[in-house]
Amino acid sequence: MEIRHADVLLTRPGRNYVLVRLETADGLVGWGDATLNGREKAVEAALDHHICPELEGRDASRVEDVWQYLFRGTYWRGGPVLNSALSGVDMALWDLKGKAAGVPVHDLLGGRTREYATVYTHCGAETVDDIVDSAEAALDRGIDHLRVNVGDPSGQYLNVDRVVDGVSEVRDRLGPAPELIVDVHGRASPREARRIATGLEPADLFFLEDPLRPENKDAFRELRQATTTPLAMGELFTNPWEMRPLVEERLVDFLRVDLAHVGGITAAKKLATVAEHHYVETAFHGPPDLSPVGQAASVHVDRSIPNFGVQEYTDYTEVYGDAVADVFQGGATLDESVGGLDVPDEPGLGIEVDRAAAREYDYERSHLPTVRHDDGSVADW
Ligand code: CS2
Ligand code: MG
Repeated sequence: MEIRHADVLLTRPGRNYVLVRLETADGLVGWGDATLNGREKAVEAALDHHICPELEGRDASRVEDVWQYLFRGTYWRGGPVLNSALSGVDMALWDLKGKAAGVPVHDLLGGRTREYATVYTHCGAETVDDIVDSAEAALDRGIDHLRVNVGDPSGQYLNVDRVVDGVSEVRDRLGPAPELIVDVHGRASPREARRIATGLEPADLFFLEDPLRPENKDAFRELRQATTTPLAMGELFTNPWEMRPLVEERLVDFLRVDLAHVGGITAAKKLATVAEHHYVETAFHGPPDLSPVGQAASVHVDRSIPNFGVQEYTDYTEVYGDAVADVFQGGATLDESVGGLDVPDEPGLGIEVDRAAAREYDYERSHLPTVRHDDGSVADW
């Protein structure tokens, strides 16, 4: 299964996506997601200049070997740019492998362990009233895992009392049944993270996400000892080894890696296995900046692992309208009767990209807002 053409496609059906396309000598096409929010051109250049030319002529069936070659064999490894590029290539190789074998990717990963991947959706807003309205709409759609951020991340910068009081009120108003999630976006200091985590213990969170920045994982040890609130982390990991201390010491309950950054399906599957041995569950990152190809890849892994926790869910049509459906056909769909995502039982990832349609949506430079504290100093987005 020789790779004849390796290409990168940058498209913006509502937002920028970086897609890897691999075509074999016998005409099979595989797709992968290499989107790096706000730095798409850097990944495109890495693929165009360094990676795609070196894939041509390689055997597409040797997924692990290509992964090792791109991660270790080229000396520079990890990091957001190179690891997102590698992630896209890896997904495209699994897509090809499934298509060549005539089976869905989850079959190649060990087969179905569950009928669907339970999702959580975003219900964050500026006011508790709006959060409760949005939560009730989600519950009506069968989704009972809800991210209920108060203000954060796009409104007022982190305000500990507002988060604790607001989320506690959301819990009171929604009652004990729904699972609630809060994402701190790495904005808290250890002192503030302790106050949020302990202050929200009565609200019985499903997890508190990214309470601390990712650089110093030792800081999680202190937080872990201080609170019973479950913790989650991982969307910023761009090297699979980054999760080691968190999982080995059980400093988190949920591993939230992003398949388009951590190293694709190959890395995610291995990380899930290591996590399984430490009783850590998965909660793969699924924001709007992961393309529908990345979402489908995530659900294939979700469906094949025993320690799945929950899957973050983006409804692309709701966020971007019909543009996304112009470019992507197939992929994961929500079954509202169970609040879970599933992927079609088709060979490969079960999602196709219409190249002609994709080219109609031109790239535009955009990035996350740069946030500053009231005194003008730089803050974390
Ligand atoms: C967020 C993301 O979904 C999440 O958990 O943290 O929306 C994050 O802001 C973006 O993926 C950044 O690219
Ligand atoms: Mg997050």
